[in-house]
Amino acid sequence: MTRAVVHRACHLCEASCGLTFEVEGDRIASVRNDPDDPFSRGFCCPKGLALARLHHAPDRLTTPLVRRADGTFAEASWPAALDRAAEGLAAVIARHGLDALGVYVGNPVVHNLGAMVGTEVFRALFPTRNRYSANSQDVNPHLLVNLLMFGMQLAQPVPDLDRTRWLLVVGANPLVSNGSLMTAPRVGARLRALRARGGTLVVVDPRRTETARLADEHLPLRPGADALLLLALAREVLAQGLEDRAFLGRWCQGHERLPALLAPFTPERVAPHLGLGEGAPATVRRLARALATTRPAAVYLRLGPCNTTTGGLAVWAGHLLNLLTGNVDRAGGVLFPEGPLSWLFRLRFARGSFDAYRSPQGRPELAGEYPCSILAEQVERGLADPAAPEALRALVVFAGNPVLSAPNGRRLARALDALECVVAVDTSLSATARHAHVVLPPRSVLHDGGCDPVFPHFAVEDVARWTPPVVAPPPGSVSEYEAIARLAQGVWRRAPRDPRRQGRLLGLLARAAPRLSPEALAALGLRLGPRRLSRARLAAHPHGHPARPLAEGRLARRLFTADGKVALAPGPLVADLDRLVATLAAPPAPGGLVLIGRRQLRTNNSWIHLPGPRCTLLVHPEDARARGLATGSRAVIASRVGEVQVEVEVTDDVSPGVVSLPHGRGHPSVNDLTDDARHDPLTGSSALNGVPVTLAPAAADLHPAGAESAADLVPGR
Ligand SMILES: Nc1nc2c(c(=O)[nH]1)N[C@H]1C(S)=C(S)[C@@H](COP(=O)(O)OP(=O)(O)OC[C@H]3O[C@@H](n4cnc5c(=O)[nH]c(N)nc54)[C@H](O)[C@@H]3O)O[C@H]1N2
Ligand SMILES: Nc1nc2c(c(=O)[nH]1)N[C@H]1C(S)=C(S)[C@@H](COP(=O)(O)OP(=O)(O)OC[C@H]3O[C@@H](n4cnc5c(=O)[nH]c(N)nc54)[C@H](O)[C@@H]3O)O[C@H]1N2
Ligand code: SF4
Ligand SMILES: [Mo]
Repeated sequence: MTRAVVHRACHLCEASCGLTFEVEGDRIASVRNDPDDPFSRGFCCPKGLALARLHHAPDRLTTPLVRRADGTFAEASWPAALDRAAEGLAAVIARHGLDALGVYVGNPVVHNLGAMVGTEVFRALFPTRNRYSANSQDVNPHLLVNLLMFGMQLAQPVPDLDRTRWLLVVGANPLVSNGSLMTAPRVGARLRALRARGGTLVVVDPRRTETARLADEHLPLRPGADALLLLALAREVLAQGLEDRAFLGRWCQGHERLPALLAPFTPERVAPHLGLGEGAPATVRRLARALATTRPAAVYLRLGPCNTTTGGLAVWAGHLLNLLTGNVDRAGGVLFPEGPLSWLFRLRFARGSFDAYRSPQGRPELAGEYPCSILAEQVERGLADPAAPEALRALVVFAGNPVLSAPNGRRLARALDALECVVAVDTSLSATARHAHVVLPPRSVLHDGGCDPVFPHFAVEDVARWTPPVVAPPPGSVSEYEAIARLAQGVWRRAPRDPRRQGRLLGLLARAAPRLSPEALAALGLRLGPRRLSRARLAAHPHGHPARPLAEGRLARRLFTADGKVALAPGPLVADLDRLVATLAAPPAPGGLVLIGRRQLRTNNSWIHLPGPRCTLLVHPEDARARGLATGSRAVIASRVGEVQVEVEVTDDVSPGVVSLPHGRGHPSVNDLTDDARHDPLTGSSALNGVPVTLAPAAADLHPAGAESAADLVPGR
């Protein structure tokens, strides 16, 4: 049989590496890296190379599942499953109102054009307040701080990796994650090149990560101390008179308030909280000076600090450092990518919202969503009180797995079982889909084409490409978009009207939805975009349109504040400072352990786990000795909300007092330990890092070293 060759970017993570697929009939025969991709230039990781295996994996669902009366699943036809799902959801809306319907949008949606358009249509048709997504475990601090400072939640400057001379990486491990809010395939090569041209890489991370090993300097910060460290750096830049006054005068507003606001964060006062030892004040002064006097320089913050109780303040401080030093919109500093759909940023709905309303717990919405840490409680409130306003009674989960990915997963799993209707749109019977009444498995994204609607807008070079389908869709299969649109239409037709979903336009959308084509919409979007790209022009570059360095001079186009200036001291951030200042009074008590997460190259979030390194709990030698633990011991790690058994790996890669457990599938879930009561009240972020835990040897007779624990053996976990 002849083999067809298709070039396409990998959709598994933000790096978007170019891959070459060889296809035989309806099978993907092989996947290779694509040396001709102008952006990734032949780089890819083991997950990309495993795409054929993942695509043909035996646990991929091909037929919808519907729960029987006895609790087991039965296979069903698409029309029957969609009817059952729509009836279940519409019945809940009829009985309890629109807000009883919950929607959760998971991470793969942003890597899948059809899912992206489909979930937007679904959310437009059903504007319930009970909207959730992976964002509250991920980007919430970035969304809020961009909105407050630039007037636009997606105005995200990315570090100009290839031209910077001094880079501070805070709480990110791009060597393993391959970058986030920084689409940068070959990130290892780019960081090595920075050092080779005489530049400096400084990494702030409680663990000596793969990225930290590459750095000139690694600061093993105490988990959660980022806001203190970064605000102290910003204060120091001002105290040493090193700010870029010309830049601040032209582009920023509120500069004069900063010295007073940052006054409490002197190097000496923050030092006892940083875990960086006696020399911490000198380190803060030295780093502030290096950052402000090396041109160009960039500060890059990612998931580590976002998943703490002060993620909003930390991200604010990161932006402040780039702005005060005049490194925003400067080559080698942080720059704004011109993604092919960035014209959409001008639309009001894309800009984002904050605190337009609050949840019954008093938590502000962000981008029209509530934080996941209240999801279980929203269900439990309804069980306790049949009339509880905004209680959640049905949930649709689009490509998400909150039972493994959100805090206190066991509580969430119990809550799902109490719901009147759960619909999971998922390609496998995940730990979350197992709790569904109906599971709708769309065909793989590799059967559909289009353009990447998200990640070119966060890329370290200006990139664009048109993606062809890799394999023809199997007969009778349903695309992601079609599955969501047909579900939305089914619910719309059955549910009673709500004042929030009456407009004629919405009625038209509901009628037309299943016939819309995400590909056609994307092609139109490209045409209207800043580069006026056509599908044909992009298709002429099957390896990807030639990439170009990001340009300066785009700040004005990313600013949507009323006065056209960057707000350096927005009200909600200033108000949140009091909470941080209060922590200065009491330095952390010695002893005790806190838990942080970890990503592994061969895993992807909760759903991909290629055979590879075991899931181990990293423990510092002092902490291990104090508890009689050694590498290979089994231990019980417990938090306020739960406990799991783990295998210990003793290493000084983590600081004393810090233990690290990977987040992922195929082993005990770290989110059975993360505490839904720990969050950033400002941004709604779950504080998945810095969780207080205890650690003790497991009862040896029950779990000899090296054996699988019961939790390891539950499939899909
Ligand atoms: N403790 C801890 N928790 C974390 C994190 C952490 O670092 N530590 N990281 C957080 C972050 S950054 C994120 S983004 C979240 C992710 O959390 P989620 O978005 O909730 O879930 P994922 O783990 O990405 O699981 C995605 C689900 O979608 C399914 N799926 C995969 N591809 C497709 C597709 O094309 N279509 C459909 N319909 N389904 C598909 C998979 O089978 C899987 O069940 O986890 C967060 N949770
Ligand atoms: N192989 C692989 N790649 C992935 C994923 C995956 O699951 N596997 N997931 C993808 C997703 S959805 C995302 S969002 C990105 C995330 O990509 P990154 O932002 O690079 O996230 P992590 O690799 O989790 O790195 C976060 C780092 O923060 C550190 N950390 C923990 N607590 C703190 C703290 O309080 N302060 C500081 N400063 N650091 C802290 C951790 O030790 C860790 O090294 O990765 C993406 N890429
Ligand atoms: S780094 Fe790996 S998973 Fe991420 S896009 Fe590249 S090949 Fe895919
Ligand atoms: Mo993420």
